[in-house]
Amino acid sequence: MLENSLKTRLRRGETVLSGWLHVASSFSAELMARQGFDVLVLDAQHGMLDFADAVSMVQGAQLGGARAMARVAGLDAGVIAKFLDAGCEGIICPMVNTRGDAEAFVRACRYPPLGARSYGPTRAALHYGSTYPEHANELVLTLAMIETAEGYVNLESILETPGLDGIFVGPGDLNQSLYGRSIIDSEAPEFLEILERIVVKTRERGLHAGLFCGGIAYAQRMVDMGFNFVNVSADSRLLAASASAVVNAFRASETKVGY
Ligand code: 3PY
Ligand code: MG
Repeated sequence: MLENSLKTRLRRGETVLSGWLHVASSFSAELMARQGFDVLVLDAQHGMLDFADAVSMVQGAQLGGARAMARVAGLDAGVIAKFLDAGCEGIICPMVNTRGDAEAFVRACRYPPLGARSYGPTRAALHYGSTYPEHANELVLTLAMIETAEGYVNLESILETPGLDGIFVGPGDLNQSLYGRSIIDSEAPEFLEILERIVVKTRERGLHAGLFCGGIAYAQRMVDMGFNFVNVSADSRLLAASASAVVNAFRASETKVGY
Protein backbone atom coordinates (compact mmCIF):
# COMPACT_ATOMS: atom_id res chain seq x y z
CA MET A 1 0.00 0.00 0.00
CA LEU A 2 1.44 3.34 -1.03
CA GLU A 3 1.46 6.15 1.49
CA ASN A 4 1.49 9.94 1.47
CA SER A 5 3.23 10.52 4.82
CA LEU A 6 1.75 14.00 4.93
CA LYS A 7 -1.79 12.66 5.00
CA THR A 8 -0.81 9.97 7.50
CA ARG A 9 0.66 12.55 9.85
CA LEU A 10 -2.33 14.86 9.57
CA ARG A 11 -4.69 11.95 10.19
CA ARG A 12 -2.68 10.97 13.29
CA GLY A 13 -3.30 14.46 14.71
CA GLU A 14 0.19 15.82 14.08
CA THR A 15 0.83 19.39 12.94
CA VAL A 16 2.46 19.88 9.58
CA LEU A 17 4.95 22.71 9.08
CA SER A 18 5.17 23.83 5.48
CA GLY A 19 7.81 25.93 3.80
CA TRP A 20 6.63 28.12 0.93
CA LEU A 21 8.72 28.44 -2.21
CA HIS A 22 8.69 31.60 -4.32
CA VAL A 23 12.21 31.25 -5.69
CA ALA A 24 12.49 29.30 -8.94
CA SER A 25 15.35 27.01 -8.00
CA SER A 26 15.68 23.27 -7.42
CA PHE A 27 18.72 24.02 -5.27
CA SER A 28 16.85 26.34 -2.91
CA ALA A 29 13.97 23.81 -2.79
CA GLU A 30 16.45 21.13 -1.69
CA LEU A 31 18.09 23.56 0.72
CA MET A 32 14.72 24.32 2.33
CA ALA A 33 13.80 20.63 2.45
CA ARG A 34 17.02 19.76 4.24
CA GLN A 35 16.12 22.18 7.04
CA GLY A 36 13.38 19.78 8.09
CA PHE A 37 10.13 21.22 6.75
CA ASP A 38 7.48 18.51 6.46
CA VAL A 39 6.29 19.79 3.12
CA LEU A 40 7.35 22.44 0.67
CA VAL A 41 4.60 24.30 -1.16
CA LEU A 42 5.58 25.54 -4.61
CA ASP A 43 3.71 28.81 -4.98
CA ALA A 44 2.73 28.73 -8.64
CA GLN A 45 0.27 31.59 -8.03
CA HIS A 46 2.49 34.31 -6.55
CA GLY A 47 5.96 32.72 -6.76
CA MET A 48 8.45 33.49 -9.56
CA LEU A 49 8.23 30.07 -11.17
CA ASP A 50 6.90 28.34 -14.23
CA PHE A 51 6.17 24.67 -14.87
CA ALA A 52 9.70 23.68 -15.93
CA ASP A 53 11.04 25.27 -12.73
CA ALA A 54 8.33 23.49 -10.76
CA VAL A 55 9.32 20.01 -11.98
CA SER A 56 12.92 20.44 -10.81
CA MET A 57 11.73 22.06 -7.56
CA VAL A 58 9.52 19.05 -6.79
CA GLN A 59 12.58 16.85 -7.42
CA GLY A 60 14.74 19.09 -5.18
CA ALA A 61 12.18 19.07 -2.37
CA GLN A 62 11.72 15.29 -2.47
CA LEU A 63 15.49 14.68 -2.75
CA GLY A 64 15.89 16.80 0.38
CA GLY A 65 13.41 14.61 2.27
CA ALA A 66 10.28 16.81 2.19
CA ARG A 67 6.94 16.20 0.59
CA ALA A 68 6.04 18.57 -2.25
CA MET A 69 2.75 20.35 -2.92
CA ALA A 70 1.74 23.10 -5.30
CA ARG A 71 -0.44 26.12 -4.71
CA VAL A 72 -1.67 26.41 -8.27
CA ALA A 73 -2.46 29.74 -9.92
CA GLY A 74 -6.15 29.00 -10.24
CA LEU A 75 -8.86 26.39 -10.61
CA ASP A 76 -7.69 24.86 -13.88
CA ALA A 77 -8.05 21.09 -14.20
CA GLY A 78 -5.35 20.82 -16.90
CA VAL A 79 -2.78 22.69 -14.82
CA ILE A 80 -3.67 20.79 -11.62
CA ALA A 81 -3.17 17.49 -13.48
CA LYS A 82 0.28 18.58 -14.67
CA PHE A 83 1.44 19.36 -11.12
CA LEU A 84 0.09 15.99 -9.93
CA ASP A 85 1.74 14.20 -12.86
CA ALA A 86 5.00 15.92 -11.88
CA GLY A 87 4.80 14.15 -8.50
CA CYS A 88 3.20 16.74 -6.22
CA GLU A 89 1.66 15.04 -3.22
CA GLY A 90 -1.12 17.55 -2.89
CA ILE A 91 -2.68 20.69 -4.27
CA ILE A 92 -3.73 23.93 -2.61
CA CYS A 93 -6.30 25.65 -4.82
CA PRO A 94 -6.79 29.43 -4.43
CA MET A 95 -10.09 31.31 -4.39
CA VAL A 96 -12.48 28.44 -3.81
CA ASN A 97 -15.66 30.47 -3.36
CA THR A 98 -18.54 28.04 -3.84
CA ARG A 99 -19.48 24.42 -3.46
CA GLY A 100 -19.25 24.20 -7.26
CA ASP A 101 -15.64 25.44 -7.15
CA ALA A 102 -14.80 22.90 -4.47
CA GLU A 103 -16.38 20.07 -6.48
CA ALA A 104 -14.49 21.11 -9.62
CA PHE A 105 -11.25 21.22 -7.63
CA VAL A 106 -11.75 17.72 -6.22
CA ARG A 107 -12.77 16.42 -9.66
CA ALA A 108 -9.49 17.75 -11.08
CA CYS A 109 -7.49 15.84 -8.44
CA ARG A 110 -9.25 12.46 -8.54
CA TYR A 111 -9.31 9.80 -11.24
CA PRO A 112 -12.70 8.42 -12.37
CA PRO A 113 -15.09 7.33 -11.03
CA LEU A 114 -14.50 9.86 -8.22
CA GLY A 115 -13.31 12.63 -10.53
CA ALA A 116 -12.14 13.49 -14.00
CA ARG A 117 -8.34 13.64 -13.72
CA SER A 118 -6.79 12.55 -16.98
CA TYR A 119 -4.50 9.51 -16.84
CA GLY A 120 -0.75 10.08 -17.35
CA PRO A 121 1.20 10.11 -14.06
CA THR A 122 4.53 10.53 -15.84
CA ARG A 123 6.75 11.42 -12.89
CA ALA A 124 4.27 10.61 -10.08
CA ALA A 125 4.51 6.91 -10.99
CA LEU A 126 8.30 7.18 -10.91
CA HIS A 127 8.19 8.79 -7.46
CA TYR A 128 5.54 6.53 -5.92
CA GLY A 129 5.95 3.40 -8.05
CA SER A 130 3.97 1.81 -10.86
CA THR A 131 0.88 1.13 -8.69
CA TYR A 132 0.40 4.89 -8.17
CA PRO A 133 -2.74 5.16 -10.36
CA GLU A 134 -4.58 2.59 -8.21
CA HIS A 135 -3.89 4.59 -5.05
CA ALA A 136 -3.75 8.17 -6.32
CA ASN A 137 -7.27 9.10 -5.24
CA GLU A 138 -6.32 8.26 -1.65
CA LEU A 139 -2.81 9.72 -1.84
CA VAL A 140 -3.43 13.23 -3.15
CA LEU A 141 -4.06 15.87 -0.47
CA THR A 142 -6.66 18.44 -1.54
CA LEU A 143 -6.86 21.77 0.32
CA ALA A 144 -9.29 24.44 -0.89
CA MET A 145 -8.37 28.03 -0.09
CA ILE A 146 -10.92 30.06 1.83
CA GLU A 147 -9.85 33.61 1.11
CA THR A 148 -12.85 35.66 0.06
CA ALA A 149 -16.00 36.85 1.79
CA GLU A 150 -17.94 34.60 -0.60
CA GLY A 151 -15.83 31.57 0.28
CA TYR A 152 -16.32 32.31 3.97
CA VAL A 153 -20.10 32.60 3.59
CA ASN A 154 -20.12 29.27 1.72
CA LEU A 155 -17.69 27.59 4.13
CA GLU A 156 -20.02 24.87 5.37
CA SER A 157 -21.19 23.76 1.93
CA ILE A 158 -17.57 23.76 0.73
CA LEU A 159 -16.60 21.58 3.70
CA GLU A 160 -19.33 19.07 2.75
CA THR A 161 -17.70 18.42 -0.65
CA PRO A 162 -16.97 14.69 -0.98
CA GLY A 163 -13.26 14.00 -1.45
CA LEU A 164 -12.07 17.34 -0.07
CA ASP A 165 -9.38 16.84 2.59
CA GLY A 166 -9.52 20.31 4.08
CA ILE A 167 -9.16 24.03 3.64
CA PHE A 168 -6.30 26.51 3.70
CA VAL A 169 -6.99 30.11 4.74
CA GLY A 170 -5.32 32.93 2.81
CA PRO A 171 -5.45 35.75 5.37
CA GLY A 172 -4.13 38.39 2.99
CA ASP A 173 -6.93 37.94 0.48
CA LEU A 174 -9.57 37.23 3.12
CA ASN A 175 -8.77 40.48 4.97
CA GLN A 176 -8.72 42.32 1.65
CA SER A 177 -12.09 40.92 0.71
CA LEU A 178 -13.71 41.49 4.12
CA TYR A 179 -12.10 44.77 5.20
CA GLY A 180 -10.40 46.25 2.13
CA ARG A 181 -6.88 45.73 3.44
CA SER A 182 -4.67 42.63 3.18
CA ILE A 183 -3.07 41.64 6.47
CA ILE A 184 -1.10 38.54 7.46
CA ASP A 185 -1.08 37.67 11.20
CA SER A 186 -4.01 39.98 11.95
CA GLU A 187 -4.75 40.58 15.62
CA ALA A 188 -8.16 42.16 14.93
CA PRO A 189 -10.63 40.42 17.28
CA GLU A 190 -13.27 40.12 14.54
CA PHE A 191 -10.78 38.39 12.23
CA LEU A 192 -9.58 36.05 14.98
CA GLU A 193 -13.23 35.11 15.55
CA ILE A 194 -13.56 34.30 11.86
CA LEU A 195 -10.43 32.11 11.98
CA GLU A 196 -11.80 30.33 15.04
CA ARG A 197 -15.14 29.67 13.36
CA ILE A 198 -13.36 28.33 10.24
CA VAL A 199 -11.13 26.03 12.26
CA VAL A 200 -13.96 24.70 14.45
CA LYS A 201 -16.28 24.00 11.50
CA THR A 202 -13.43 22.31 9.59
CA ARG A 203 -12.00 20.16 12.35
CA GLU A 204 -15.43 19.02 13.65
CA ARG A 205 -15.91 17.36 10.26
CA GLY A 206 -12.57 15.56 10.59
CA LEU A 207 -11.02 17.76 7.86
CA HIS A 208 -7.66 19.56 7.92
CA ALA A 209 -7.27 23.28 8.48
CA GLY A 210 -4.32 25.24 7.11
CA LEU A 211 -3.34 28.88 7.50
CA PHE A 212 -0.69 31.09 5.92
CA CYS A 213 1.27 32.75 8.76
CA GLY A 214 4.02 35.36 8.82
CA GLY A 215 5.62 34.80 12.24
CA ILE A 216 6.48 31.89 14.52
CA ALA A 217 4.54 33.04 17.60
CA TYR A 218 1.39 33.67 15.57
CA ALA A 219 1.69 30.27 13.84
CA GLN A 220 2.02 28.57 17.23
CA ARG A 221 -1.09 30.35 18.55
CA MET A 222 -2.99 29.26 15.46
CA VAL A 223 -1.93 25.65 16.06
CA ASP A 224 -3.31 26.05 19.61
CA MET A 225 -6.53 27.34 18.03
CA GLY A 226 -6.77 24.10 16.02
CA PHE A 227 -4.98 24.70 12.70
CA ASN A 228 -2.90 21.63 11.80
CA PHE A 229 -1.09 22.87 8.66
CA VAL A 230 0.83 26.12 8.98
CA ASN A 231 3.81 27.90 7.51
CA VAL A 232 5.97 30.76 8.64
CA SER A 233 6.81 33.26 5.91
CA ALA A 234 8.34 32.00 2.62
CA ASP A 235 11.78 31.42 1.12
CA SER A 236 11.88 34.86 -0.55
CA ARG A 237 11.10 36.72 2.67
CA LEU A 238 13.42 34.53 4.74
CA LEU A 239 16.26 35.22 2.30
CA ALA A 240 15.54 38.96 2.24
CA ALA A 241 15.29 39.12 6.05
CA SER A 242 18.58 37.26 6.65
CA ALA A 243 20.38 39.23 3.94
CA SER A 244 19.20 42.56 5.30
CA ALA A 245 20.14 41.53 8.86
CA VAL A 246 23.70 40.80 7.67
CA VAL A 247 23.96 44.04 5.68
CA ASN A 248 22.51 46.16 8.50
CA ALA A 249 24.72 44.54 11.16
CA PHE A 250 27.80 45.04 8.99
CA ARG A 251 26.94 48.67 8.22
CA ALA A 252 26.26 49.37 11.89
CA SER A 253 29.66 47.98 12.91
CA GLU A 254 31.68 49.70 10.12
CA THR A 255 34.46 52.00 11.35
CA LYS A 256 33.67 55.49 10.14
CA VAL A 257 37.13 56.50 8.82
CA GLY A 258 37.62 60.26 8.71
CA TYR A 259 34.96 61.15 11.22
C1 3PY B 1 -3.23 34.97 1.15
O1 3PY B 1 -2.88 35.38 2.27
O2 3PY B 1 -4.19 35.43 0.52
C2 3PY B 1 -2.51 33.88 0.54
O3 3PY B 1 -2.91 33.43 -0.50
C3 3PY B 1 -1.26 33.41 1.19
O4 3PY B 1 -0.28 33.13 0.23
MG1 MG C 1 -4.35 34.53 -1.46
